[in-house]
Amino acid sequence: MSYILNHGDRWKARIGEKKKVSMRAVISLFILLLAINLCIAVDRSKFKTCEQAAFCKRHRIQEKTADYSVDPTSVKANETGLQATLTSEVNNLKVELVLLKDNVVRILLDEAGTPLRPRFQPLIALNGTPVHEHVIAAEANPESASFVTPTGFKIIMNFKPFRIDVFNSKKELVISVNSKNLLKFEHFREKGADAGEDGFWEENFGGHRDSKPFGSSSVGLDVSFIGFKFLYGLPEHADTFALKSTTNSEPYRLYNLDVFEYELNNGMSLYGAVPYVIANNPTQTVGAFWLNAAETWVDIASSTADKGVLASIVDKFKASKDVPQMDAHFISESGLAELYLILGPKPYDIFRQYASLTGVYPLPPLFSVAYHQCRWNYNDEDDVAMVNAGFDQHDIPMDALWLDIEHTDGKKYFTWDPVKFANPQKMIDGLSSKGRKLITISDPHIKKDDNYPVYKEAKDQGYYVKNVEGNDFEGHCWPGASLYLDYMNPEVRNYWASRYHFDKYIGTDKNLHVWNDMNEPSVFSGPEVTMNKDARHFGDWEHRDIHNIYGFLQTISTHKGLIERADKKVRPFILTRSFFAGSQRVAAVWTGDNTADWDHLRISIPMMLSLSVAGIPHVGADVGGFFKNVDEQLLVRWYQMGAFSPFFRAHAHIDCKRREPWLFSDPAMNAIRNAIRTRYSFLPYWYTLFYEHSKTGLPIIRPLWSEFPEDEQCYDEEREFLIGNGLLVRPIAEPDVTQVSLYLPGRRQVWYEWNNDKTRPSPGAVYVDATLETIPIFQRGGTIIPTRQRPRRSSALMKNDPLTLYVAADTKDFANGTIYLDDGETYDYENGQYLYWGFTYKKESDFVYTITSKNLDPKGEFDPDVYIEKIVVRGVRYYPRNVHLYYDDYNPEGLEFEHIRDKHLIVIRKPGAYVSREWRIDIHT
Ligand code: MIG
Repeated sequence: MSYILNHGDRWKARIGEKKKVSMRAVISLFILLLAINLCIAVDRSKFKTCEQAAFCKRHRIQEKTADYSVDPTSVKANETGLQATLTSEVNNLKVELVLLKDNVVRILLDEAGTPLRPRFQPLIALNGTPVHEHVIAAEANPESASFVTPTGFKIIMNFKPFRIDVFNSKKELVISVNSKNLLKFEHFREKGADAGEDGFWEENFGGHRDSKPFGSSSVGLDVSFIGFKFLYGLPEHADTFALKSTTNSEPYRLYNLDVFEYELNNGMSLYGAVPYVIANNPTQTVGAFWLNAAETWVDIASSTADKGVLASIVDKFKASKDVPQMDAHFISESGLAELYLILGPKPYDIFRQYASLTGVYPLPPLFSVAYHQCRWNYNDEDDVAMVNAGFDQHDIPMDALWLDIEHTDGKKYFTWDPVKFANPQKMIDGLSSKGRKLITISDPHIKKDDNYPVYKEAKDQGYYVKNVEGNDFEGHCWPGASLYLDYMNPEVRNYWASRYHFDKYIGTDKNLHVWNDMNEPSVFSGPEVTMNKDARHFGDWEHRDIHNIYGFLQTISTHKGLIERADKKVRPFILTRSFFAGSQRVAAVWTGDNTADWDHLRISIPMMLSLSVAGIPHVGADVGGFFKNVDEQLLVRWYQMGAFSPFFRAHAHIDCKRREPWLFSDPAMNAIRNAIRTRYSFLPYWYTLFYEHSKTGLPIIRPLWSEFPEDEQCYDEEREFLIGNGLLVRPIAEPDVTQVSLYLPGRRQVWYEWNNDKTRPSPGAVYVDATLETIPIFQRGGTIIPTRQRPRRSSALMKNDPLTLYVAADTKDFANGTIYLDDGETYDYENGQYLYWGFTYKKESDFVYTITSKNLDPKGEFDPDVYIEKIVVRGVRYYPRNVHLYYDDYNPEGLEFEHIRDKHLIVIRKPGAYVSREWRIDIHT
């Protein structure tokens, strides 16, 4: 029998430590160490299964479905969609279908008539009100009503039973809603009028009672994707990228929780939730976004369509009977049944469509894309100074140093430990002088202490979440007895925002950015380590209604504060643990408390990809692994993974040995330095991708299928991924590897090994070197990638460094790429202080190949002193005789170049071409 510590015990252990070192604390600490070193495992009994959540159980095993049908006389068509009433033996519902701009259809179901209570709609997830679109060819007959979208999709609402079918422009059935007739909608009712089933009016779990004063109001709906074998999305789970059938296991759960020592390969809840699934096949990519902030379970099933109710319609449109099908069954504890069908048809389309619905990640400050150094905790100002200097002594770039909860005065956020951090401003200056930032943590639990102004003010203003009796909700967290700010209240959000103002958060300036942790919220003393569901929020909502947006609301408020404090001049950076759909508008996300083992390293790829395709692009996992001590080899490999993760931060648990890179052997430190320098060399490319994401919604890192949707080989690929469209990386996540095989996707596609310029055709597997210093990276033929090759202490110091362009020819001797540059820090880019330029390489004739630079956005006026110091052309199959640079007003001069024949390379040295001027380079053969 192993005794596993939970948060509560850890909390008690820490409190004990502070006061008197009691025997109990000593034992607890001992057990904690044991738990960390020997038996890392989540305590599953702390968390519900579907069976233990009464509503989930009822939806999953419906003894009898409600058989909703549309009342034909109720159907109303309007310019942008349809409305109707659904009837059943159980209750009546109203349904609304609305066509939205850019091929999105919204389906909204609510109780008909006048319900006893309103249902919560988490509109905060949406980036403003979606714009409606006019439908084409609305039709109705006794069996169905339908309309067509401007791109030729036909949406049919079938009356009996109620079902919505979506046909693409090739008249193939691609989505069918309620095809399994699982629609279930528990209406509000008077207590007593209906005794209800088990757990309807009250529920107990783990010694906690959920009083359910309004009874159950759960909703559930199924969506079938016809012609698909693969679904993705639904973060956050420590599981495979391609969603698995849950027919013989627990459904995927979305209920933001602080899960201590989470395990891999299951659908248990983690810290964040995006109820969005994507289906992809070679010709069609679609998505379904379930807008609901309550506890949600999602069952996934895989089948062939010929066995279901859809057989006849599928038959009509598909040649084969064995049409694959994937089903998603969404089950939520309360709220509306609100579903957005994102119709594609291609991956780039759904990324754009979903981003226009929930927003993009705005352009982040450049430093946040560079390397971050964190641990729980850097002890004091001397320690910070030492680490700051250590990176310089060892020639390792670093952009941000982080302070965890121990920096505060007794876990009172916005304060400093008076002894250890007596001069915060001086400490920040020490970092700023090297272009570095400080990031401090602020959590949503507020220490119950009348001498803590934040506690006192918020108490006096009534800013806390209330318990079911109407008193301030009190829970245990790091500071001991704690209260939780009610971010549902806009006034509370303003209050929290104001705490970041320089006159309130003493000792800080614009070079301090923020980390919001524990915002699920984590409540050590609460059910499943979170807040009781019957707790009450502003607007008369129960916690159960809004649970999954609690953390999102906190980060919205933090974001507001960081913008306000610097007069809207400096771009903020916020890292959050909890998130919901739309969180990308304000924050980056990391995958929480992982463990220093190879499996956790490996799982970080599918976890990052799931977040990325679900609209949250700035993501990463703790480099090194949070729990347990890390060995050298694993640490090196983790840095290599981090160097290609959108968010790149080393972190460690307080009980772990120190792990700054120079504490390891020379070979390990060198490999770590190389990994970090590699990241810095690609910063111009990363930053350009972040800019492009903010315009197009395209993820920064991408699954192979998003660039090669027709290549079915790569549908379940999760050991390798793409950075933008141009780099493929296969980080090593296995011990003792010196070589590795990997898959190169695409037809008539060429790839170049980054490290040795070898040309590799695709599709197919290749075998490459992967010794400890090596990260297998490939450049895709057809792309041009901007880099900076001069190592510096921080990204800020690279601002005016020259660029090296890597041109990779495709099979037609063509390539292009882009670069975005600005000051990396302010909002001046909104007033034209940026540049966005494109480079093109092409074969003009048998005698001339050109590389040109063109301004892609004339509104950009940024004109830095940045020039191109080197151009490497990969895939050269001709003999260059001379190379010339032309400006409009410039006499061409021959450029120095080298032709490395056996590598098919040309290296053009010192072309001296400015990045903000139009030029052309001719290569004569
Ligand atoms: O319950 O602030 O995930 O990164 O170091 C632990 C201390 C609280 C959890 C975060 C982790 C952080 C730690 N926090």
